[in-house]
Amino acid sequence: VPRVFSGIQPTSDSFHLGNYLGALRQWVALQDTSDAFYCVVDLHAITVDHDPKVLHERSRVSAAQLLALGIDPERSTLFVQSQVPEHAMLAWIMGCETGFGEASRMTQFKDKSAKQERTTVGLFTYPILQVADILLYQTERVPVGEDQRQHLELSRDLAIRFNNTYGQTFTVPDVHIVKETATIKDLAEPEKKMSKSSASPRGCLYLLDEPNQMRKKVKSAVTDSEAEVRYDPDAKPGVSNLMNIYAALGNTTIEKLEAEYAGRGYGDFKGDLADVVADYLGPISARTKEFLADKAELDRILVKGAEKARHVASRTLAKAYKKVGFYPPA
Ligand code: AQP
Repeated sequence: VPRVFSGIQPTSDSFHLGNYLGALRQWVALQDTSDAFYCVVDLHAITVDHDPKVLHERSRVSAAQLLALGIDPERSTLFVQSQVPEHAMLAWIMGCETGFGEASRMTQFKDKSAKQERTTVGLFTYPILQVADILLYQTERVPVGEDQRQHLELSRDLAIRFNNTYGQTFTVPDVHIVKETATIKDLAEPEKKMSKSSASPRGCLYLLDEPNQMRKKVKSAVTDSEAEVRYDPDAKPGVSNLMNIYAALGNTTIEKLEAEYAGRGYGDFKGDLADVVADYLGPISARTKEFLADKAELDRILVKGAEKARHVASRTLAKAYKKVGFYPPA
């Protein structure tokens, strides 16, 4: 069975619909057909300003949300990155294989550093840590959203380069992106991707929002001055984004939606979508709370996951150490 790895940052109190449709839904589905490793990447989270207490709590809430969404710790390996020190250790080696110019071309760094008052070296080397995350597990497929494509290319390039220089060490990973939901757009500014740093409080739909809040966000989503439910991402980004969300959560297709809402305007369409979204995502909050209710049990699941992860990660790291001429990890 193929090895799958992916990670998500514990940088907000709730994941959002972009995280879910772009990545997390595939995480859940891929459990059936692969040996999956899923990680709450708290090392990545400190590349921007953070509050230690908040970070710790968010890591736990993130893990609880993943369990609530259907990640099954019996079938998959679910863990928190800081409990597996091999990630930082391999990142050092991979950083020494990366060209400064190569790292400087990463567009996410340019976007994120422009939003920060203070830009850290950690934010700059973030993609290299991500390379280490992926390569440690001899990963074949990485389910992510479109915004991660460039980082995945870097992972492939570095795996190939390392293997060519030192001999076969790492599996070269393939990106796994679902085209229809590769980039969910901001509800208030549909030219931009949905993100927790949205300028508008109504732009980002969180999985733990109250159902009524979800409905309000959908109903107030920016569309256009026509009144036609038609799929055209360039000319009608707002409506097309809502149609993608509807098709994904409502188990329908773009064609069926166009037929169903022909001549009916946006009011009906948004009203129905608001219900689809609230019905689909509504139960996640309660399930998340159930997993959070027993902190000790949740932390036990994560320690067990970290042990399973270390078992694989330490073998890959030992291989890489030997190849570059280090003493073995003692
Ligand atoms: N809008 C999106 N559409 C599709 N997929 C998305 N992802 C994020 N936003 C979208 C995917 O979610 C996974 C986890 O992402 P992350 O941990 O890197 O979170 P993030 O990118 O920090 O989330 P934001 O909200 O986008 O943060 P800011 O506001 O800081 O930029 C990844 O697989 C990602 O592709």
